[in-house]
This record gives sequence, structure tokens and C-alpha cells, in this order.
Amino acid sequence: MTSPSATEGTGMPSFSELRGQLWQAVSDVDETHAVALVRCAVEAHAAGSSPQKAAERVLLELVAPAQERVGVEWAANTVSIAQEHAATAIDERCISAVADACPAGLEPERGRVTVACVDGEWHALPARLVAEVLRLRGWHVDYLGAQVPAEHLVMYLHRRFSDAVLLSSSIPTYLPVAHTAISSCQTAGIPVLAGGAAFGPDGCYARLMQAHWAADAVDADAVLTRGLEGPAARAARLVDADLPHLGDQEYTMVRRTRRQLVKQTLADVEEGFPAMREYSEYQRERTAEDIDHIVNHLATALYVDDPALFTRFIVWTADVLTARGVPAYSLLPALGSLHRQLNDFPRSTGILTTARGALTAGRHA
Ligand code: B12
Repeated sequence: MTSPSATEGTGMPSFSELRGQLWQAVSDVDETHAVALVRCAVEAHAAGSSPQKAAERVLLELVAPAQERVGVEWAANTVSIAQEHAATAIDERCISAVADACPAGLEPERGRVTVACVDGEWHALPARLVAEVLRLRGWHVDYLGAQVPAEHLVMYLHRRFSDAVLLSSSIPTYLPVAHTAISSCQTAGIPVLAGGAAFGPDGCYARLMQAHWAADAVDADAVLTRGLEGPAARAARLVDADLPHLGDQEYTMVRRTRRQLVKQTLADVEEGFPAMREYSEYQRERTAEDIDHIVNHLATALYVDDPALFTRFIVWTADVLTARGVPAYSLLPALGSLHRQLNDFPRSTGILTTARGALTAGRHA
């Protein structure tokens, strides 16, 4: 691999070359090299622009893609969970190194924001990237990190002024708790800007929950600069008022009977997929976990009334299973069992039928 110092004086490699080098360092679990590389990149690129601009490019064009690639390689079963953890730790160190190498460009008139992940959400790195970029662009940022319960977030906001709360979530099953956090902050008088993969394509679920949305850190800066509409019209409402379809009680019923649904589905799958009888205890536990994720995503699709949320999850799960030598059609008995158990619930059976169609019609069959 090219040493970062070897490029000094002769000009830094392009961002695309640097991406390859950073990925190499991350996959070799070579933290020292990764940190040296991002520091050199900030220094070298600062000459042509400003330290803040160079730092932002390094965060968004080097560190973020490296972290995204970890996910792609894990899904394809080419890196293990342990390697994924090591890579994330290195990427976190790289973000700190970039932040240390470049003072925040604090501008009092830009205002103060609080960045936090919703309760239960462990994916703190995306929120941290957003926080650092906003800091570089002159915002005062209070970064609260992973899984912040709504009541503690609101207590914090009562003590420390914020122009807006930026809420991050990567996993769609946290959308109901995200909704509670959004409405609690708005009730406390603080507008909310949501972001992260959980909020769906183009932030459709953020809008459903009456929050503002931005695709990434640069977009967040633009939205905050335009100004967020005050929360007055959105405050002090019951979250159910945003989602009238919850009146059919299907979401509540699936949530309430989740354990029983998982247990029965596991039993039915064992019957419909005889290979499972040879499974080890460890494999059985993973299967139970997968079924729990399926029921949880079904509940979330009911919550936002969007079959596509569930279909995306099933297709993703099918890809992950296929990469691990488990046939995608092994998901069909689970979908069939849930369909039978929820036969009296039209929205649930509709969601299950749509996902089954995607699984059997596509390359996953
Ligand atoms: C690292 C990682 C983890 C780490 C997180 C560590 C950390 N400190 O962040 C750990 C190991 C904890 C983890 C756990 C899990 N993970 Co994970 N994880 C990832 C991974 C590989 C990278 C996440 C990341 O940092 N991405 C890079 C950032 C830069 O991209 P981004 O998230 O899209 O963020 C950008 C924008 O969305 C936006 N944005 C994000 N937040 C916000 C907020 C605001 C306000 C704004 C404006 C914008 C914004 O700006 C960001 C920068 O451009 C992803 C794969 C992936 N491709 O993302 C899986 C992934 C998110 N994880 C996944 C899963 C399933 C899980 C687990 C459920 C696994 C399990 N079975 O236990 C748990 C859930 C834990 C929990 N309760 O949250 C799945 C989710 C799939 C799905 N359909 O739900 C993914 C997609 C894996 C995959 N390859 O498919 N994970």
C-alpha cells in the first residue's frame, strides 16, 4: 500500500485513490495507517481550499464510503461481524482525527443544534458524521450519541437551548419510538430534522411523522439555513393523529402478540422446512431471531402503513441468507405461517402477500 508520507510534496492522490487506500487500511485493521492517511488528506487538500472544506470532503468522501462499504461486504459475507466491529472502531478514530486536525468554524449567527440517535438505535457513526460536518460549517453542535430515550432528550432540551433537534435512525423498526421523540421535542417547542436510512426513501416516514428531513449533512446545513418552520402547528398532538390508519388496531395487536406469533411461526417453519430439524442450538436461536425481526418489520410496516417497508426488508434478508448459502425460499414458510395466523387482518395479509410476491417473482425465488 502507498504510504501517505510517500505522496507528500508530489501532491496527494485523488479522492478515488485515497478511498481505495483507506479501505485497504481499514480491512487490514491498520488503525495507525488509516488515521495517518486521513490526517495527510486534510492537510494536503486544505492548501487548495480551506481546512474546513478539506476536512468535510475527507469525512464525506473517504470515511463515510469506507463505512458504507463495511455494510456491503458484511451483507455479501466477505467480512465477519468481528471485522465489521474493528472497521467501525477505526472509522470512528478517523472521524476524531479529522475533527482534532481541524478547528470548528464556529459562527455565532448560525445557531445551536442538538444531534442524537433515537432510543434503541446503536448506529451512532452516521449521526457523528452529521454533527462534525455541521460543526465545520459553523454550527454549535451538542452531540448526544446513540440511543437517547425521548424523555431524557426533552429534559436535556429544557436545560440547554437548541434551535433544532437532529434525530438519526438507521433501523426502521425504531420508527415508532422516533415518532414519539419527534412529537415530544415539538411539544417542547423545538423543531425536528430527521435523517438516516430508517426514515425511508426521500424521508417519506419523517414527513409522515411531521418532521423535517435531510438526506445528509450538507443537505441538513441547507435545510437549517433556510430555517425550520416553527413547531407550533405540530405541537401537543397525540402521535396517533398523524396516523389515522392505526385506528384498525392491527399494529397494536401484532405488537401485543409478538412473542406468540414468533413462537408459532418457528414451530410452523420447522415443520415446513425439514432441514431445520438438523439445526444446532445456535442455528435455531439465529432463526428465532430472524423471525423476530420479520414480525417486528411487519409491525413497523403496519405502523407507517407501507407494504414496501416490509418488502424491502424481506428482499434484503433474502440477499443476506443467499450470501450465506441459505436459500431465499426458506423465508416462504415463515411468511405463510404469519399469513395464516393473521388471516382476519387485511392490512397484515396484504403486506405479507406483497412481500411473498417480490420473493417468488424476483431472482430470490
Ligand atoms: C456499523 C454498523 C453497525 C454497528 C454500528 C456502530 C456505530 N457506532 O455506528 C453495530 C455493530 C452496532 C450495528 C448493529 C446492528 N446493525 Co448495523 N450496520 C452498520 C453499517 C455497516 C454501517 C452504518 C454506517 O455508519 N453507515 C455509513 C453512514 C455514513 O451512512 P448512512 O447510515 O446512510 O448515513 C448517512 C445518511 O443516511 C445521513 N444521515 C444519517 N443519520 C442522519 C441524521 C440526520 C439528522 C441527517 C440530516 C442525516 C443523517 O447522513 C449520513 C452521512 O452521509 C450498516 C451498513 C450501511 N451500509 O450503512 C449496517 C446496517 C445499518 N445494520 C444493520 C443491522 C440489521 C444491524 C443489527 C440489527 C444487526 C443485528 N442483527 O444485531 C444491529 C442493530 C443494533 C441497533 N439496535 O441499532 C442493517 C440494517 C438493515 C435493515 N434493513 O434494517 C445494515 C444496513 C447492514 C447491512 N449491511 O445491510 N451495525
